[in-house]
Amino acid sequence: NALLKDRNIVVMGVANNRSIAWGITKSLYNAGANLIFTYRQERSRQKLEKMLEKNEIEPQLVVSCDVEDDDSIKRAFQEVGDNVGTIHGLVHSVAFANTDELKGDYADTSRDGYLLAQNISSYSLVAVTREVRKYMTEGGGIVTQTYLGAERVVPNYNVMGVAKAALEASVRYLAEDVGKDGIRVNAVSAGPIRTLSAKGVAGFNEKMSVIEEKAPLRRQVDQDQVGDATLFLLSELARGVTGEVLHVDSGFHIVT
Ligand code: 0WD
Repeated sequence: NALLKDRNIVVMGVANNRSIAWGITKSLYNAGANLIFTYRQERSRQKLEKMLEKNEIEPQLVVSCDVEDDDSIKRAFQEVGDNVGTIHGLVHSVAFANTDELKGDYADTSRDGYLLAQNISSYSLVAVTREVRKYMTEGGGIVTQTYLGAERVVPNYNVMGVAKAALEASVRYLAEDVGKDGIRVNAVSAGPIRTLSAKGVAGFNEKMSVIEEKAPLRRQVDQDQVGDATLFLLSELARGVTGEVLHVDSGFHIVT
């Protein structure tokens, strides 16, 4: 398929080859996109560059961006804009919370921990949208990654569930803001996938096995499935879709 041929798409959040953003990268690349990557840690950049080489993916650009820092975001998108001109899409696949707050009682969440999770996992989409829209002069799509813990109480997900709830509400408000410029904003709500971040959530293995037992499709979700759903949302096939949360969870969210 060539659904994203000649489209310049920014991918944020590849940490290693298990990252959801890496599954997304493969889907977008196979659809003909020109890919730009942002990374936070130097270690992630090195891994990313090795992975790209191994998979014979030629990136358009790789830039540093720490979403905790407005100046870093501004600089990153300015650099992208200067290099590629128009941006047609953005993938936001970034989240963080202290692991000691991803277990036990939600009521024990510290003020700092609460604000940190909101800052990196939710506000970052607002800040990034503000910067990237300046370069999305031909319209396009923005897709973020969320989880069922935003809608329901999922044991141990705690402060991150509340951050994801804010993220999903942000998707709707942002969709309204940028809709007049032909930009769509959507989220993919993936089932549990074993990644670096997932390791931080207590009882994660159990969450994965429940999908195999109870979800309508009775099988795990993987990065490639999320990648293809994200591709759909970024492509013209989804031109009538905005402000939406698309579940890629083997249907788990519809059962009790
Ligand atoms: O089961 C799962 N794994 C699910 C994950 C189910 C449903 C949703 N998600 C979401 C996560 O909440 C997150 O939003 O998908 C997104 C990606 O998560 P992932 O692929 O599970 O996580 P991981 O591979 O650990 O990547 C997270 C990345 C970080 O890697 P490095 O090592 O470079 O920090 O989040 C990014 C970063 O790339 N990140 C940041 N990026 C910029 N600035 C920051 C930051 N301050 N903090 C974290």
